[in-house]
Amino acid sequence: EKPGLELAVVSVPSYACQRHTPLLHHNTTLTDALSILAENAELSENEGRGVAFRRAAALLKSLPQEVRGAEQLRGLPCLGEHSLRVIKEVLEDGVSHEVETTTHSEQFKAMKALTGIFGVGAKTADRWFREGIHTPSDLQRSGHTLNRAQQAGLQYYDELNLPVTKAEAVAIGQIVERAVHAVLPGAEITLIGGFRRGKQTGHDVDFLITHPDEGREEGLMPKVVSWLEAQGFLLYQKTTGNSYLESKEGPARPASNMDRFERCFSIFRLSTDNEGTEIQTGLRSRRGLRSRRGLRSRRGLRSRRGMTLVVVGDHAQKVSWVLGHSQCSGPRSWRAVRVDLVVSPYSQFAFALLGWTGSKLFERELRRWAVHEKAMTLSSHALYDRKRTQYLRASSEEEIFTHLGLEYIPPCDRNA
Ligand code: TTP
Ligand code: MN
Ligand code: MN
Ligand code: MN
Repeated sequence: EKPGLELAVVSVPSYACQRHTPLLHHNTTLTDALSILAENAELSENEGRGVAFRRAAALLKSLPQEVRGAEQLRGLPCLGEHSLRVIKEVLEDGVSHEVETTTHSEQFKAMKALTGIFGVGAKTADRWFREGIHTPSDLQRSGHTLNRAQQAGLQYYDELNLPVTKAEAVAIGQIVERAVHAVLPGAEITLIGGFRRGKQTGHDVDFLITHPDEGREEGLMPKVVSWLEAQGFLLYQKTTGNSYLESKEGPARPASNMDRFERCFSIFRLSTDNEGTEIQTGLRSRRGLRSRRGLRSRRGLRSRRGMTLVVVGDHAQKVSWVLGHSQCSGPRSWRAVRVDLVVSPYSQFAFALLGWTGSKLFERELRRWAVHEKAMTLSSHALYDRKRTQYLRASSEEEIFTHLGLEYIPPCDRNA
């Protein structure tokens, strides 16, 4: 009589890379609970525990229907004792005591707030927490010496914690394309990360850049960055050169999840005028005033000091609110957006694409599958077959899945 009892007899494969995991699924109450515990474990630098909760959540995300009772979980992989206990509690009581305690704990709240600062990891946040620093404001007041990334992270804290919309990602993509084509015509730019998996929002925007003539992409990033900087598009950037060839990472050694491509972690200055999300909450600087006037006359809007001219949609409202209330903002017609740029040689493109599309758990599961089930080493650069002692080439993601003996999983189903 209970609907969905057949779940128990359906066999579900145990690696997330063997399953289709769509963005929208049927068990969000359960996966939200498990994700909190995963996050807490990661913030406490208990990686193993974090992965266990993430795997359990990913399993639930891949199920074709809602789980209504614990008996439906019989025979399913990836559900450890702890995760099962939490799931049963949520199914029976609607909430889990451990999850509630975690979300309300001072330490969890502080660690989330502090690691929410760009450039701050769990180790640093924990050190600060133990010194009594619980919020970005506490940190600001503390007088701690911050590196360049952390300074930018603090300066743009509120904005960088607003989700980036697909429309904003597309707008950033157009800027990146102009920059790349200005310095290397024929280069190809691909939107990667969460947006490639079909997410409608993200914490940043990720792009992969390559060129069909191998070698032409070498040293591309500094040129792109110079162009962007000259045009005033960058609020922060840190570029790292390609270190793949010099790396001591032999093929037989398990690849780390950090790759060695030329890359740039940046913060873009995205104009909010282009998209109907025009924002104005106050006029202070002359420069701002002048540019606002130009804008207004262009659009035939009446000038009025301190008034929001055009705010379209819920997201624009939020952006407007944050910009209007951040301590250091004068009049603003732009917002800060985190952007990651990666450059890959053409022959490694398929591996880079697969490695940078995510999700993080999906990537982890691919590498685990490769090592444990196929005696292969997968990285964002290459796939190495340890039995045949050779690299396996691929020019598409499909070929990599084939090499790995896996059914092809499209990006929209990699939301593990
Ligand atoms: P993220 O941008 O961190 O995550 P995301 O795009 O999936 O989610 P969000 O929408 O919140 O931004 O990372 C994107 C992918 O890039 C992820 O699969 C991991 C991969 N990656 C690397 O391979 N190497 C790296 O050094 C980093 C930072 C990410
Ligand atoms: Mn989840
Ligand atoms: Mn991303
Ligand atoms: Mn990213």
